[in-house]
Amino acid sequence: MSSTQMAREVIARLVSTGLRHIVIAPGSRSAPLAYAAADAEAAGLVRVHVRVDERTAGFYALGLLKAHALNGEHRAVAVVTTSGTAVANLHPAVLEASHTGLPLVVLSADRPHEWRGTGASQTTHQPHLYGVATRWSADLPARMNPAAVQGQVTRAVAAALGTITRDPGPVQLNIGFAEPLVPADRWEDIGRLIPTEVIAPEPGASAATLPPGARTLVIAGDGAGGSAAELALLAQWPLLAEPSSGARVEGAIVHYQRLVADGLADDARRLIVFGHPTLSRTMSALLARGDREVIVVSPTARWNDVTGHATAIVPAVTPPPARVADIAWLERWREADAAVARTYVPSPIEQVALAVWEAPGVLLLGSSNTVRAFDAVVPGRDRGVRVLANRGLAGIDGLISTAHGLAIGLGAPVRVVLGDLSFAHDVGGLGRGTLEAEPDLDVVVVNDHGGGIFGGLEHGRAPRPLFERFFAAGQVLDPVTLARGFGADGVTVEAAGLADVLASYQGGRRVVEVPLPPV
Ligand SMILES: Cc1ncc(C[n+]2csc(CCOP(=O)(O)OP(=O)(O)O)c2C)c(N)n1
Ligand SMILES: [Mg+2]
Repeated sequence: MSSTQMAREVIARLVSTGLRHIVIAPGSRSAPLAYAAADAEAAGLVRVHVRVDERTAGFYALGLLKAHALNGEHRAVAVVTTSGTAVANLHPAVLEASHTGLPLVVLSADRPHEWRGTGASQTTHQPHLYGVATRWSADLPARMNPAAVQGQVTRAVAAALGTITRDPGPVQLNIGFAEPLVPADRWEDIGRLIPTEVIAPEPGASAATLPPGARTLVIAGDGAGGSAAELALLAQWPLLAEPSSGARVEGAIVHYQRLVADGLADDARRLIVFGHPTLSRTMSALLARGDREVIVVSPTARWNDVTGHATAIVPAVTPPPARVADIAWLERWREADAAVARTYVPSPIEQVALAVWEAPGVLLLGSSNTVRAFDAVVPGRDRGVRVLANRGLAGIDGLISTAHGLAIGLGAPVRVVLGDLSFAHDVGGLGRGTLEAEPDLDVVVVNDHGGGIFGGLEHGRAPRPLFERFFAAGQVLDPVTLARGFGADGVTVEAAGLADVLASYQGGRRVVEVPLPPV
């Protein structure tokens, strides 16, 4: 996207959050913001103030913020600087805003990031310049796409206002601008300001009530919790729930990924997202389309909206009255799901997932293909206990240790299911000090001799020797012997016999290796 478009997206989104004043200190790198602000002022949307000295501009903006506060207006004020020492000149005002809790939005224009450290003129390291004085800061590279820019501005203003955190203060949006810095045209569609609402959670305040709207999908990512399922079941909307969402309950659509890939979600008018969905490119693509209402439910200030297409961020939702339910929409999904199920043949790793899912107890799902196998096949079922995963960053590290700590913390048995490389990564997690408590830790290792997931990605098409060495990276590894070395039990079983082995678990540490066809 051009610098002109980027600047227009920034100004448009600022205006849509209720911002009414922009203070500008003149400069060339910041020119795209100045031109866009001038057009917005000409359209009567904001008032622009020009101050030559950035230090003065910062305090001038503080004055405007104090005026807002006196008028009872909950609005941010933006201050624009060019690159270089100009940004540092705002520091005193940023510190003052930080200690008085005023929502000052610093828009620091920057040179394209690739110029940093090269000796390029007026180019330094601007991001996070104000250190702990800002409540939030982001570094936007030149040529970002519009929705992503909008998403970042929404976060900036929400953080500045303390909408969710209740901790208002200054924020910094550092924005790279590449040439040309002058617009080729006037900003004609300036009225096209798509508002993103950010609703703060008030103690005891009611959740956002959804306007009735047919054809809604409830998407529950990792950690979504029971409220996602509650909403979907009450409102009778299809529930697309990842296995570690806490919402993969009876009534959930099992083969949702396949159905979305087949286009069944094309008719959806509204998506309601809970938790942190990360498992499939299909769902990411659906959320990235930006052609329908997307409501993100998040009780914290770190909401998940990768592409910036969210139309509202709310702390909670209450379902519309049952009489507006669109049963036909739900039926369409249920029937399509049942039709897939009738002919579906689970792969070996999916057979493992089904056997484990049926066994009772707390479950920790490994990263990579393991969690995806569960997602693809396990039926909605109220397990009565948590199904967890480390989906924050989806690492293959530390999974046995996480399960070990979980088992000790809960004082209850925990089963962890993970791939062979993940097992090798954290095999030390099986260890126990001689004076430490013995955990009830059952470790199921899906052994396909390497990183199976890479075979299904574009790397699967790399020349075979290259793929095997750099991606599959199969190990010389005997999980059962390793288990015994740590004083744990160890057993190898084919997928078909797994259910019996799981049922025979007696407690303590155990490793169950399930050999699968090699990657
Ligand atoms: C700490 C960490 N290192 C590297 C990766 C990249 N990575 C993702 S999946 C994977 C392979 C995992 O292999 P395995 O545990 O056998 O699971 P499989 O893919 O066979 O299901 C790797 C190396 C990661 N996610 N986390
Ligand atoms: Mg593997």
